[in-house]
Amino acid sequence: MEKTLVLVKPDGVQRGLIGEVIMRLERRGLRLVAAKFMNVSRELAETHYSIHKGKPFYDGLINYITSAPVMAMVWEGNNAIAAVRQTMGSTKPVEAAPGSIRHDFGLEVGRNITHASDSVENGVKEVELWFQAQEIVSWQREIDHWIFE
Ligand code: DAT
Ligand code: MG
Repeated sequence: MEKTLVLVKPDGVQRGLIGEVIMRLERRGLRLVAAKFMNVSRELAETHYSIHKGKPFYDGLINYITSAPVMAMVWEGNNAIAAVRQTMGSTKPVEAAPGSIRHDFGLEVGRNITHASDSVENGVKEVELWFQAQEIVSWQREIDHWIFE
């Protein structure tokens, strides 16, 4: 089953939106399999965002993600990558669909509240980067067969 890394970034944590993000993902039917509240080291931030190195917003992005604690989670489900990206909304909050988290709570691209993996391949890489194998909880819910076909 697909796994995706979800971060409630420092702005989301400061604004008290951890519960909101979790509520929306739970309500959607996704299954939480790992979570930790943590400060992000510069090294982790630079590895996580290495694809953006050299871009004009890179330094600001690293400063932002390391500025205060984040809530890091792994969620799983069929099509979890696409489903979670959709629940988060487009990168720029003013382009995010109404009803998405970035639309409903955000205005600026540099304060867009959440991160979610953008492909199955990156999901695997990011989960490995942020979590150790023993931190991933493999479990089932009684209700799973009413959500996963
Ligand atoms: P996403 O977070 O939707 O996966 P991304 O991977 O393209 O978006 O970029 C990572 C983060 O970098 C994004 O959440 C906010 C920041 N960012 C991206 N494009 C930006 C831009 N044009 N100006 C400022 N910040 C930007
Ligand atoms: Mg991205």
